[in-house]
Amino acid sequence: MSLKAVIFDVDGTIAETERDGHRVAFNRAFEAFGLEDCWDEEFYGELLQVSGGQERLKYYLDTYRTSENVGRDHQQMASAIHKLKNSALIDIIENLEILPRPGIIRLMDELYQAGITIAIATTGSRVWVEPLLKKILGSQRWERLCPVVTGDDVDRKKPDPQTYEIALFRLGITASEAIAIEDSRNGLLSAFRAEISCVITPSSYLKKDDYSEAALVVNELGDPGESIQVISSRYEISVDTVVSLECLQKLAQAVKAG
Ligand code: XBP
Ligand code: MG
Repeated sequence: MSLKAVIFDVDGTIAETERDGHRVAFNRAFEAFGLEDCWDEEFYGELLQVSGGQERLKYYLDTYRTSENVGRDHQQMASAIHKLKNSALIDIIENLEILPRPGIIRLMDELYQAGITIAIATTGSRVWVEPLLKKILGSQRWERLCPVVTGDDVDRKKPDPQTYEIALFRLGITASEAIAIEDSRNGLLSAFRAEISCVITPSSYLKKDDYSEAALVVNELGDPGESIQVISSRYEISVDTVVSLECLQKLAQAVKAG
């Protein structure tokens, strides 16, 4: 089987969106909701182990804010605060400079030129995924992304495999015809459990995650002139100076060969 699609995660993979994007939006939402809660950079890194903003809020309220909110329905609070957060995030996206990680634009253009489908599989909410990716990638590259599977499309978020299973179904391909690109252990497990080989570029918060199941772990996908670091490789494939289409095709072949 040849490589037919590359499925990109969003947060932490296409861009570093968590510290200055989502975290700030959550804090603005707390204020708008009348709470004094404020997640600092370090504490937010711990909360990132929970995928999904609403799930993260519910976990936080259940774990850290039980006494202050006695009798209040944490699920309802999480849902209301999450709506405020996503509105705040859209405002942040419009005003904050958010750059793609090295190699994202280059690799997406290589894939497009070669006729290989570029898909998205994110836990994030569609309401902000579209404006974020249009801003980071430009409208032309946004139009090339298909399918775009978001947290709105699933009942079970990463690390459950449903996000990637829906992506494969909408792509109409088998797991062996795709490669996933992720930044977190939750994302890796979601792809792995959907039997998709995964390339990991750890995001700044999650560099210490366990990526044992990854086919390849590099510090960045890389752009010409910037040498990247291969952190681990399950297969004997040479990674030149960047993770290129050719590298992904060799990886797909190596996976097929077993
Ligand atoms: C990372 C997530 C998302 C964001 C918050 O998504 O876990 O939930 O942290 O976005 P990805 P929402 O799969 O792209 O790495 O509040 O919209 O969930
Ligand atoms: Mg991610």
